[in-house]
Amino acid sequence: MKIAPLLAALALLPLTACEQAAETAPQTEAEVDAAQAQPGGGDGRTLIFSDEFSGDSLDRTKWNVVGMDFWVNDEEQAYLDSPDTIQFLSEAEGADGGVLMLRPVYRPGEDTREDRDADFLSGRVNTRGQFEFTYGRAEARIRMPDATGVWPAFWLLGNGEWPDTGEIDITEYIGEADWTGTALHGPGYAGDAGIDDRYYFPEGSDVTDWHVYAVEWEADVIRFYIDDVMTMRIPKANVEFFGEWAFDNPKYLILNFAVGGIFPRKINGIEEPYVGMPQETADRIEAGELAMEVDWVRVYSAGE
Ligand SMILES: [Ca+2]
Repeated sequence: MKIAPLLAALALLPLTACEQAAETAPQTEAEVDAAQAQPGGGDGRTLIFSDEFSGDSLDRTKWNVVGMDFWVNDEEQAYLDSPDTIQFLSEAEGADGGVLMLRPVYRPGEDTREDRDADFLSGRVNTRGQFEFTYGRAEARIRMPDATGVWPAFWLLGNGEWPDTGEIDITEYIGEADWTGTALHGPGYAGDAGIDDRYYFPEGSDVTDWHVYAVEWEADVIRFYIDDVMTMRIPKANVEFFGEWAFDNPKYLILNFAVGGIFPRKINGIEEPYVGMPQETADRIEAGELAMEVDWVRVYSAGE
């Protein structure tokens, strides 16, 4: 996510630490399956976090929900903790059991921030203060919609000043269905100066198919994968060419579905009727057609 520096401080304010005590949930069958399906096969890794989204509501011992005060990047939505924006399906084609759906909805007049007055509400969840980790593999199985100017993402963020505590964008998508982006942000390489790359899907595939988006985060290198194909590899020494390595501290998970904003606009040049988003996409949001579906999220410890 390309967070505008001026807004970054504001962005961090509403994310107060969750007061809810994190309890160790009993392992579901799916979680046990996930634990046994370790990547790399028996290299000493353990599953340290997972959500298979097999229930009918968000597990609040794992996830916080971002609310309406939050605003960054000139995005065109307000976030709301609501069953309309954070939904669950007990089954979906191609998914392993239930899925989480983050869904933008058209609700003009409901935004309580007058300086934004967004026409859309959407969902953003994170594990800040509930699950944070340093080094390891984070992965999620995701399907995204083909619609110009949407901006869903799966990413990691340090729990401190941005960009000093680092950001790892495992996947972010701005509505051109044949590619998704990955990025690192930190001091000296933030926002537009981030270290980023695009991955173009092979012929016959695009972002609307289920894909596993993953990062392998180690003490001296970060590698990104889509469906086990390495899409970007950044050694620590390369990062330090731009600025301080901001990846030795804990980071938390974020899943969100933004609409419009500065990154889509940078790619598609659209200013009206929404920043970075055309009326056609607004119409499809109003029709209830667009969602980011997440089959599961899993995090494994670093290998031995
Ligand atoms: Ca699932």
